[in-house]
Amino acid sequence: MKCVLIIPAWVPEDIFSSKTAASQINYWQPLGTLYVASSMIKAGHEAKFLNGAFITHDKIINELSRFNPDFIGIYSTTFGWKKAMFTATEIRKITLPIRPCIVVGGPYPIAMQEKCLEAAPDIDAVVTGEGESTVVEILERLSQGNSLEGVKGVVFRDGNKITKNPPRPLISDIDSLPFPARELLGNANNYIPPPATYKRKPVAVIMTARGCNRKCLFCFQIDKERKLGIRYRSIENVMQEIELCLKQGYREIKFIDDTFAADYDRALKITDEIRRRRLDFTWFASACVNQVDKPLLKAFKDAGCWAILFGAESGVQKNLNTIRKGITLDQIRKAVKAAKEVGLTVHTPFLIGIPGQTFEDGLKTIEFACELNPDIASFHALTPFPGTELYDHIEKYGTMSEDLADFTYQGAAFIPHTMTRDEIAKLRQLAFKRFYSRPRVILKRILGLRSVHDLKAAAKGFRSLLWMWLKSDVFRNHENP
Ligand code: B12
Repeated sequence: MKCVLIIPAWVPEDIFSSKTAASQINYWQPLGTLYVASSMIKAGHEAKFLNGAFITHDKIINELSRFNPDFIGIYSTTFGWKKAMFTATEIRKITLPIRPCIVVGGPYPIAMQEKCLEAAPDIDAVVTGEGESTVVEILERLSQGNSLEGVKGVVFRDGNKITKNPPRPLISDIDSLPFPARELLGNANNYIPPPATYKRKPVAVIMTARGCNRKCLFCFQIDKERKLGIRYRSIENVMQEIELCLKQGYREIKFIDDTFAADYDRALKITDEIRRRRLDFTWFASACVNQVDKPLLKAFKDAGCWAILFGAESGVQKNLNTIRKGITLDQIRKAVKAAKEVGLTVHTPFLIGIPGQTFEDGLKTIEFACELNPDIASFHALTPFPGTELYDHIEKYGTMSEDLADFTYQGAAFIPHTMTRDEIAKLRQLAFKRFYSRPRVILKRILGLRSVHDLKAAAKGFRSLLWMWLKSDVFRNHENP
């Protein structure tokens, strides 16, 4: 069958203030959608990928008119849902020789399921979990002219009614999946992380394991109950994918495992194998502070890792407990210190707007960030994504925006009972100003300039910082009145 996978058109200003977008915009590869694509191709279908991060809506529509697909798959986050519905409606306006089957997938449809079909009459079905096997089975049914009755992991429009099939079990043997179809990405250099967070390009994204065994209040996981915990790929399978990426010209890899060091020995073996095979690439990963120590971080460094992200989230233990992070302030201090001592660049995201967090707690978090003194600190606004504990019990924690476009960590989606929206915006701006205006940070940044890329990244960072000083509402202007 002729298939097209689409990420609806969006621009940085849809998410970030135009004042800071340049230093914040992130274009990691959409791995999940590329996994679905490679399974379709392996099953013998023709697949195209249209990424609305880089092409306009009109271009997407023109491509579809030209290609006349049998199947159109649309990816959606919560932020992207309105765009996904709009794209489906626009597709129905095109005169095509055959009426394509439109299916949605991704974090929002997985959480909302039949509600997506109730809200969007132009969409035929929802994939309610991992898409690889489900989409292939859908295409099989469509090619035989059969209904989607009984296809696990699907909610579909069945005449005037909506039928919900049983969920599809999560894929236990990830090694069995074909590697993501990165060949569909076009110019790999488009897919770059925020300026200060990569060393070489092009950057590939790899996931060496799926799932997480932690239960953070705000985190969206396909395996909502964490029944399967972490499903690890074999180290041999991971190495083969790394080698393929290097052959394809990638020079840096972002490992997007939720916790790269969940299995300490495995993480160590991965670093050993990278060194034994003399694989020349730089990489960065995320890890949980109570799963790493200095020897492991040293092994990361010696195997080409240049940066590590630790989800610090707050400088107040009470807040950490509320979000069920399962870590302590001292564990954060210890991990950041060890990573810096072995020469890794440290990135610590913090959350503003945690339930129970007060303005004073927010100020303590800013001081904690300065005390830790990581290389990069980001201060996101807590966002209650559908399918999370926070979303399911929202009234217990605070109030939530009805505008799905607000679900972007930028502060408009959620207000805890203990804070105001203004206080969240004020704290985030104060945090960036306080953290990045410290003379030793500015000096270190200037002395650390090694390339034109570094210079450009620093310039974008300084420009954002300047706006933080010049304007009093950088994080306030983006919200709906
Ligand atoms: C890579 C990534 C990105 C990339 C690419 C995303 C994209 N597709 O355009 C970039 C950097 C651009 C990005 C941007 C954003 N992201 Co993002 N991103 C991720 C990340 C880290 C990995 C996604 C991934 O590949 N996962 C691994 C694969 C295996 O899982 P998967 O993607 O869910 O894919 C499976 C299924 O969803 C399904 N599937 C996937 N695609 C498709 C397509 C079809 C047609 C079908 C049928 C099925 C299907 O099958 C896949 C394989 O089993 C996730 C976190 C995570 N761990 O998932 C956050 C995540 C998806 N992002 C998130 C958010 C909030 C955003 C932003 C709003 C953040 C911001 N402030 O900028 C923007 C919104 C962009 C947009 N257009 O909607 C949230 C979404 C939560 C929600 N419910 O909305 C997540 C879950 C992180 C979190 N905090 O919880 N993101």
